[in-house]
Amino acid sequence: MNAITNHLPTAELQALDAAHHMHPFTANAELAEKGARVITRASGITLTDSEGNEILDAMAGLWCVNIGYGRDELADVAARQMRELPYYNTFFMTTHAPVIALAAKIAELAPGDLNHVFFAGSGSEANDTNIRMVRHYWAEKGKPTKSVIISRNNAYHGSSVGSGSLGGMSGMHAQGGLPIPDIHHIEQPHWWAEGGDMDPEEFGLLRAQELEKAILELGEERVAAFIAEPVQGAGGVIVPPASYWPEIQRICDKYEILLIADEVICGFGRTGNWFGCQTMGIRPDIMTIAKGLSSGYAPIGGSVVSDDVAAVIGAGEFNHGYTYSGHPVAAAVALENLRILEEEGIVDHVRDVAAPYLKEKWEALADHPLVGEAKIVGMMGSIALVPNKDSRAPFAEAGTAGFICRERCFANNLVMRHVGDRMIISPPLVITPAEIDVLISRARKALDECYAELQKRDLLNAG
Ligand code: PXG
Repeated sequence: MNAITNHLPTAELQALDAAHHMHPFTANAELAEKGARVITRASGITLTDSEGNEILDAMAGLWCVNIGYGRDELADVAARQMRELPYYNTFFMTTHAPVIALAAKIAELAPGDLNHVFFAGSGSEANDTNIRMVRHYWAEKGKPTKSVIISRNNAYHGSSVGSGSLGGMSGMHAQGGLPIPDIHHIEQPHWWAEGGDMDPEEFGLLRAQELEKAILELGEERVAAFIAEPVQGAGGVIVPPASYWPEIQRICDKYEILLIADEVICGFGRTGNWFGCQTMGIRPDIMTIAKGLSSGYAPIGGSVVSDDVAAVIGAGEFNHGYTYSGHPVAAAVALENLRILEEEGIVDHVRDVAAPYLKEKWEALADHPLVGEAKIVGMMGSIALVPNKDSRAPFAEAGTAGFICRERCFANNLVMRHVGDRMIISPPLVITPAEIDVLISRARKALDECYAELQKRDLLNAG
């Protein structure tokens, strides 16, 4: 397929982009020198750029395009909804059909008694809702001192002041006065990087028990909730040892701490079940959702809460909401996305076809001289790049190998992200075995080229 022609030449687009558009999480001055890659269209799992390159998107955009690109049904539903009712709010004793249908569908899909949805425009907004909601929940129950939310270092929960505080990204906390008060961070269950000589399961247990330690140190009467991603995504696809989550659940139950599962990445099929908490065997009181809820076709997120939380919050007025909470167009698009996920059996496809095939091919990458470990859950995988396969020691110059590898992926028409020296994937759930073969062969080529470059630059040294 050729590049579409109804836009300005690439260089002009890049110049205008550099002049006026501030990119998220980007050193904009540096990008302005290089010029951003202009993505013009996409179909299935393939992006096309303004130069006509066809790139396999192994990140599903930003972990969100679960059903793949180019589904006309979602465009049709959006157009129809815009004509019928483009906007109305649900603040003042009004409601509308798309939000009703979507809330009911989410309640049907969600496990246990997670039967109620508070909508937001994004995952960040939903986590901000969660902060206010869990604190208000305890206040309503006569325990206003329970306001501390425990989270983890290297977690990602969003970029707003509240959600960025919940997250444990040191680079984010260093800018703009984060974190807000009463957010407490414990260590993450990242055995590869932090497990030392310990057995992974023993380490997982130890890291889970940090939650109990924190509760006892802070005082049970001060702790409102624990929030975590079932599998950390932006932190580098960190798959916790099997011992981790059962112990976390035990501790939350013992101290009656609300458990918030941030399902923004794990939700809607990514781990091989509808929700990551099902894969990990946990029973959250609240789930944060976004991304795969609409497969990224419209901005929408929300908090899915239990009967108990909804009853306590609903007993009085919760002074909270967003203009776009339950936006009718976004809700209609999300509903159509869920219809496709369900009717086309996409979660089954992940569990029975795509994930087992990808797992086999992905784990085989561990035989590459640059790869220390390859981990995968469902359709989210990571590999650790190492200077020397005999140990887990990191590179002396952290992040360079990952950066080079990502560049080599792009040069080979593959989008694979790096987090430091971890390479990560999260492809559309509809990916076929034949497409997985292409993904893996491009990844191998990129790894080979990265290895050669590291050798040439004498960078294969442990730190
Ligand atoms: N929770 C989790 C677990 C996420 O991954 C959010 C909340 C925030 O959602 P919104 O819709 O406000 O972005 C996210 C978002 C990356 C990257 O570089 C990851 C996210 C967003 C942007 C970049 O991996 N995840």
